[in-house]
Amino acid sequence: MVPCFIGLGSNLEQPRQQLVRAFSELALLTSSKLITKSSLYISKPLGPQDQPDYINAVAELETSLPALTLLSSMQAIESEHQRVRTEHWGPRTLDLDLLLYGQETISVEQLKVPHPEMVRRNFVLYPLFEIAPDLNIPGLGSLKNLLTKLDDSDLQKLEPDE
Ligand code: ROI
Repeated sequence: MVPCFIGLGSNLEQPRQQLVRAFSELALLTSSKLITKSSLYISKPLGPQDQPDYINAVAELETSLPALTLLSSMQAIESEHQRVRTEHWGPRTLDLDLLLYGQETISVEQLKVPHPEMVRRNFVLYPLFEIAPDLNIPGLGSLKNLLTKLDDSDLQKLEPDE
């Protein structure tokens, strides 16, 4: 089994519900086990500002699926959430990003792992740190060190009953 980390994001159609549902769909993936879910975080949109705030989170999954099979299962979950790809960096009902696949570096047309944008995104690194504080990102060093370069203003952790 390979430990994997998946980033979740939504800013349309009841984003919290989208993420709660996505967690349970990830838990049902074949040959995989959902290990941990981070808290949900409210974050200001990166990119165009004329869109709603996002809810973001990170999940840890153990899987024996190959990375590209996992990716297509994740895309199937996105489609079930009626994700429509509209404008670049526009709003979305559910975005699932494969952040890390074990300690592997993958660079094929469909998939880059570690996710190339993750180190610049506080809405990815803070929830990741919450569930895996001792993680190393292949080629990029310790998560702890990467976090010192990103502030958490404009990021708000939601308590479970909020
Ligand atoms: N901004 C935030 N805060 N969270 C996201 O998940 C997110 N996803 C995106 C873009 C449009 C880049 N902005 C985002 O794809």
